[in-house]
Amino acid sequence: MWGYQTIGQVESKYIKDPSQNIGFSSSEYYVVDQNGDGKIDPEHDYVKLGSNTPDFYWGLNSKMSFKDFDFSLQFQGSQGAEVYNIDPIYWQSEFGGRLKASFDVDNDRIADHNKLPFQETRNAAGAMMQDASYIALRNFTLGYSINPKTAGKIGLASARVYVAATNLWYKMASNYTSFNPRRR
Ligand SMILES: [Ca+2]
Ligand SMILES: [Ca+2]
Repeated sequence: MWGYQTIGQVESKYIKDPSQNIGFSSSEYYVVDQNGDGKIDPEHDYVKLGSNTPDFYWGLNSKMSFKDFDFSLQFQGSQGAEVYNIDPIYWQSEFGGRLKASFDVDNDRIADHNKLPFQETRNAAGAMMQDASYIALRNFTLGYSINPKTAGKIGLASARVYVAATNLWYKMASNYTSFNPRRR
């Protein structure tokens, strides 16, 4: 995945028009002018931001038993993928570009107060990249084997009762702000 590298959000004090309540809080992002020509264009300023292919997947099963009880846990995870997470765009609700005039009077996409190039949020891909690694507890089973003597009283050779649950727990990367990355 390729896009602009972002170096921070435009401070809200430069976004001066309170009548624009949609997009007001999300503002724009400064982006890195990679080749230093004072302009921002995809041809010269895009960098590789990440890959949506994980470095590896893994799984771990474990079974334990204690007296008449048995447990089994099944973990699964994925490491090293990035996602372009658009959810924050909706949460922060942005319709980029409309506030530009408040900090870019001459409209050259260079912020007037600090001379940094910027882009609207929706184009500032770097700010949307998140680590999609996760660990999931896919399955948990707790079983209890009724001892053969008791089972025999009710006419069975053996019996085991169990409860099982699936997809109980997820651990996401700390900068990840959305739902199950596996869906993406
Ligand atoms: Ca450039
Ligand atoms: Ca300007």
